[in-house]
Amino acid sequence: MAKPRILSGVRTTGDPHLGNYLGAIRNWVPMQDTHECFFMLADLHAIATPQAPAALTSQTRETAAAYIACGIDPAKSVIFPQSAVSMHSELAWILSCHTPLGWLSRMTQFKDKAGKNKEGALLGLYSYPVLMAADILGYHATHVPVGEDQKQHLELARDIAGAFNRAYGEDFFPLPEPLILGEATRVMSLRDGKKKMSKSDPSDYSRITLTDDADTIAKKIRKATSDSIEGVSYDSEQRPEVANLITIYAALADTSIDAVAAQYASAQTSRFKSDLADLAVEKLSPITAQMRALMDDSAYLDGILRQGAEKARAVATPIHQEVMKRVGFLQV
Ligand code: AQP
Repeated sequence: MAKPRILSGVRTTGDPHLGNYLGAIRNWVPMQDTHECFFMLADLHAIATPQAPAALTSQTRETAAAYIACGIDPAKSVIFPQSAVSMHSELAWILSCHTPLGWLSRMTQFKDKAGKNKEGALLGLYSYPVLMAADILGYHATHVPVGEDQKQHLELARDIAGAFNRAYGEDFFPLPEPLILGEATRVMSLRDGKKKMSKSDPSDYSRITLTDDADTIAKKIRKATSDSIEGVSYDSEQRPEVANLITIYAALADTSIDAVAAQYASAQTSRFKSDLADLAVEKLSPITAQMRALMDDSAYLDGILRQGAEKARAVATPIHQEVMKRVGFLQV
């Protein structure tokens, strides 16, 4: 029987961080044996917020290096830059012609990302969930491993698939299911436990990136916001920052939040932070080292991405052609 197909990706907007790792990339690794995997470098999504051209290029290689260093095996999975497969943009246009504006205006992430400057925000930032639907549907992916923050966009992708299927009378697109895995489905900022850890946060101290060295990781954890309540306990309402650190610890140690809270119940926050820093360095250093080595060999990385793009096109092109036929575009 054919393996279920998954597609996922990370926007190439900067250094991938602990949230991307624990909420997404790490969970992809075991799926490589059970699923047919497509992992894109989401560079089309990246430009929904302005990117300097040279930075975009190096961030794309860096994200590819992060995938591989975290355990994505190019021999098992298809790794490719999204922009290298033209289906993504072309199908996004077709799908946008089947997506009522009202559906998009419900998306909370646009509200978060545009902030107070809605009038100045770019159309691409508003419409990117439609591009995301094209990414998934264009491969007939049935499952999408994502962090909690993407659940609403997955529901939209299902709605768009349904609208297309209704318009053309058949179940052409499978309705994709989100796979929200692991203890750390939403890693929060180290500065503010109510905000998610994000590449675009202006404070470097809000996140741990996969390129941070051991000293930087330790410093960021030591300086992470906490509170003056005694002991370590998990309370996401009253102690969001400490709860976030417990979640990170549990995910890195492959244990449960309850087990970590019990282990450190009577410990001082400083000791807990120091142990967390040691654990983070132990788990992340090998990834950082391999990323550096891969980044030093851009010819190797580009070769993998070229092959990945070819494999991705081979799957996406026939689906795209079938869409064009169904819509009624004259085939010339
Ligand atoms: N803080 C997070 N906790 C858990 N999962 C997260 N993801 C992102 N942030 C967290 C998951 O990582 C995958 C790739 O996300 P992305 O980088 O493509 O987009 P994003 O969610 O917009 O991430 P950022 O860091 O906030 O990017 P910027 O700042 O560039 O907008 C997704 O599966 C996501 O759920």
